Amino acid sequence: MSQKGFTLIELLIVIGILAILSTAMVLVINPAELLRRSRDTQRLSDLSTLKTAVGYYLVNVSTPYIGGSSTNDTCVGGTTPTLWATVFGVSAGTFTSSYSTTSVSKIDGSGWVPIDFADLTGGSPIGSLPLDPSNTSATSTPSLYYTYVCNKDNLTFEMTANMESDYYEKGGTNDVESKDGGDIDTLYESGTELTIGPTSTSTNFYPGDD
Ligand SMILES: [Ca+2]
Ligand SMILES: [Ca+2]
Repeated sequence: MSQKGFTLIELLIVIGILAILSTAMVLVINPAELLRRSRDTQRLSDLSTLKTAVGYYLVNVSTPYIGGSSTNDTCVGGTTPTLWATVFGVSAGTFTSSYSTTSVSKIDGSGWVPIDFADLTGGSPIGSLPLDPSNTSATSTPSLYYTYVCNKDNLTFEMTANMESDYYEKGGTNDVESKDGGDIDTLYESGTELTIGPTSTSTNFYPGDD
């Protein structure tokens, strides 16, 4: 007797195999993790670009101001140590928190990296300040934003970004958070002095982060 099509058992086996394969594909590819990783890569690239730009400013301007358009008093060692952020509402212990909706990306000293890059003779190396790809609110979980602080005496600076992928987070395959030489092992720190900013992730500074 000749059979046409599949028997029920055959169909069930095929469906079962397909189910296993599709689960395996999701486990291997994990689209959500890939998106997180791609945003983290952007964060690393953004802070690298900014670090280079600030370094360029420091060596090419005779009187550098790294804490606003004409002051260094908003750096640690000055009268009003300030922490600039790309979102509203970040508070960080002894630092005054600064955020401007209207000028957060500006390169004239009013942005979250408070340096007047337009002061450079050859023009600014960057057109605008990058923001975190997610730039979520200061109290959301995870909190995803950038911060900047400076040191008046050394003319040094530090920026932070929060990694969200398993790959780049603390303990991950390419852990950049705990191996950057800074003093917070759950944040990526970049700059020329990595111990200027808050030393813990408490008091609303990346609360409960990992
Ligand atoms: Ca993290
Ligand atoms: Ca770190």
